[in-house]
Amino acid sequence: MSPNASPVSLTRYLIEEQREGRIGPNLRLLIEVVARACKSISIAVGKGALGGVLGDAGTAGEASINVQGEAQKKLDVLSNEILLEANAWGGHLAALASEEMDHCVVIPDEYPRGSYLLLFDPLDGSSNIDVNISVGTIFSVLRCPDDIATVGDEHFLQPGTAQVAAGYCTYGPSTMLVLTIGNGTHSFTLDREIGSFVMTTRGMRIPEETREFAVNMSNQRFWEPPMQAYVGDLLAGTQGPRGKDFNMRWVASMVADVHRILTRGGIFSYPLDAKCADKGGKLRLMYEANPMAFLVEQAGGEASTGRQRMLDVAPTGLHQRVPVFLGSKREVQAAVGYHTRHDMGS
Ligand code: P6P
Repeated sequence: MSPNASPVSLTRYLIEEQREGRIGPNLRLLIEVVARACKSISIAVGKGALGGVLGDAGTAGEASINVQGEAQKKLDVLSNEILLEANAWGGHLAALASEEMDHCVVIPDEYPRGSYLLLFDPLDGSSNIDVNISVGTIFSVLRCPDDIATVGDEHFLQPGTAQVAAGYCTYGPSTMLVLTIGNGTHSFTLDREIGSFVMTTRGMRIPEETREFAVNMSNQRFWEPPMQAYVGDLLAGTQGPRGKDFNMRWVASMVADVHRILTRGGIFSYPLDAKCADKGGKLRLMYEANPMAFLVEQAGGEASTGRQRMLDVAPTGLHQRVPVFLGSKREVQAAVGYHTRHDMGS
């Protein structure tokens, strides 16, 4: 049997990385547990209206509100539970944190405990679920600091550069897992007939230049001046200082927008706006911006708050929000340049 003839499964990829010394057995097995949970979420999402899991969570007339102040969808709650249950017995985690839970959950003493911290947004973009638009799971893995008696939220507050793995699973026309362990960004497609993720692209690369931007234009009047100027020049096209025409896409599902950018280039932005400035932004640093930034940088792109490399941000809170610019390197640098010149008073 020629090892190069058969498709590369996620399991084989992770074993190869372990053989090369780039990950240990516990991180390999943790990623496999998360991937299995994503397969279960994919099945639940794929049932749609037939699964009785669409619509808002909570009882009749009383919505279920998460720590973000957002109404939870039934699938938000279900996806969160799937990830919690999958990881309870995994034996690789010290604790985990979720967009859907106020504080981290420490693996109880009666369960096997490991040395990693897992953070996730169990079902990002879930407001799209009822209209059958792609949604996804985003996850990030950190090392648990040594020699601590009890894990708390504060032990998760590590910069994005401390991530040992990050990825997302997008539940679209196909279910795809996109993963980095710090040695490139790779995509795997779920083969439902055998129930395995099979490598689709080894080494995704984001084109350095782009003509496509992703932003929610309805917020334009709330943006800071540099963002107004930047997007205004994009819209000016060949008549403006950028000298080229741009196209726009906005799915309002970060996983779907970022997957498109990893696949064909582009810039994704959720900047500060007057509606969310008091919170620091809309998107969450620890389990949205940082894992996506790790994936994007490993694919040759850049990720910034507009004023700082995303992975260098020193976290101050588990559910901290940040402005996000990520994607094609030259375009992110252009957007950051508008902010730099504005802040320098030019
Ligand atoms: P808006 C989904 O709720 C999400 O967190 C991201 O997936 C997405 O990019 C963004 O919010 C969409 O925000 O304001 O356009 O609905």
